[in-house]
Amino acid sequence: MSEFFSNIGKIPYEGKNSTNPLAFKYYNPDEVIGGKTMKEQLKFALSWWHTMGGDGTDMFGCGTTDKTWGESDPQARAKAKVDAAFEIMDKLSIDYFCFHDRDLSPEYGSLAETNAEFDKIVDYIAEKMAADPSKKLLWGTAKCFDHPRFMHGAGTSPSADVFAYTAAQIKKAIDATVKLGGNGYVFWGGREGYETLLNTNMGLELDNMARLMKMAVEYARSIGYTGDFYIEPKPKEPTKHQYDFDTATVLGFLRKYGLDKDFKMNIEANHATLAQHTFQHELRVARENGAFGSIDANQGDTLLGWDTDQFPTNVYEAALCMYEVLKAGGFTNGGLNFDSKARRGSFTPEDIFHSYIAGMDTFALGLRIADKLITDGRIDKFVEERYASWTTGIGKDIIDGKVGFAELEKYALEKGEVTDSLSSGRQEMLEAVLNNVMFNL
Ligand code: XUL
Ligand code: CO
Repeated sequence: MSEFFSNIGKIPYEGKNSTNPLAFKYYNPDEVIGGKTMKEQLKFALSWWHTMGGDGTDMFGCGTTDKTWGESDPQARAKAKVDAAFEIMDKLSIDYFCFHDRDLSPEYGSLAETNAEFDKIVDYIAEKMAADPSKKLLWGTAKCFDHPRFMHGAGTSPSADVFAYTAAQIKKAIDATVKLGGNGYVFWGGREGYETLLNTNMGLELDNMARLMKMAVEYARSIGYTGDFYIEPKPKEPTKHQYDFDTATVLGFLRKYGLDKDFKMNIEANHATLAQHTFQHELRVARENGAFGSIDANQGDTLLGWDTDQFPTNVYEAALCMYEVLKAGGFTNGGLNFDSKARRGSFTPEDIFHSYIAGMDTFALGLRIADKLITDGRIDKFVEERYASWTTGIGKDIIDGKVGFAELEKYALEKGEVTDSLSSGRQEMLEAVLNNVMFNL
């Protein structure tokens, strides 16, 4: 097997004073931060679609980089992609990967033929994983949004035949996920949404989406899958109104259909900002609802209104993200998948490495800062004190369920004006504390 990146060796950790662009400055896989090694805390994953398949094609132009891996035949290319992916993961010390079924192996003439070729690639990956057990599958998913058959949706298609095809495709993707030892299966509602209500039966579409998810859970559990299912919220793109708008919307859906025991969230940074939320907001909503699962790490551009999927380099955002992750107790089945692509102009093979190094170092810094923020304690202490009125007196009585409206009316009438019970929110002081911790590494 040939080496694809013969001019690039294993990326070393050289520390923050290194000027070597092909070295980590902050990601030191075996260093312990917050009680675990950085590689255990961060659980970085390579996204097969962007890294192995994304050639820079956009709505205005063709690809700028070659992702054929030296093969014109689709079967040979699918295999070469596996070899190249394992080489990239090895050189970057990335332990996990994530896939859509069709990123691993494309569609052929019939579903049966497609499945047979897919099985061969999954078997080949299983062989590579057996040879190097440090490489693991973070999650799998099915690409039920690319082919024209999904033009009106997959699980929410008006066509029952398309629903059946979708179920068959997801069954196979779950088989592959289980075979490769994955502990996550993602539903991102590619075209599960609508353009106009003039042609849409929203109630039936949502019921059907839930039916599909229930069948997926039943099937996966029947073959011994014990991992998590994730929904990846996104408000728009490709449809005008995606059903899985944001975490709060998804939680309502999961609870309505009794799916909340099996599903958690896969939060993507750029999807959060498209929904006009911060990344941290989405993570907090998930955490507070016991639904924090996994992360698609990337970033958007505030001046562009679409899903640019840039490699994350915003340390501030990464720190607040890792603060939520640490507060959630760290990743269990989830991890940090780089659902990110190098810019179209970053087209050389080295740019794959520069992009991942930038993203990994950003989250390594984020982890270091978040851990310091927690041990520093100023922010947590401030928040605790801000809510001190709930630990004694009337606050405690409310929490303990000892009082109702009548008692509270009596209390308020006796107490009179309550403005004096308020203290400053100190936002600017706290923002300065965060800066102080960030730049005192
Ligand atoms: C699309 C997106 C997907 C999912 C997996 O915006 O994020 O790549 O992560 O289907
Ligand atoms: Co994503």
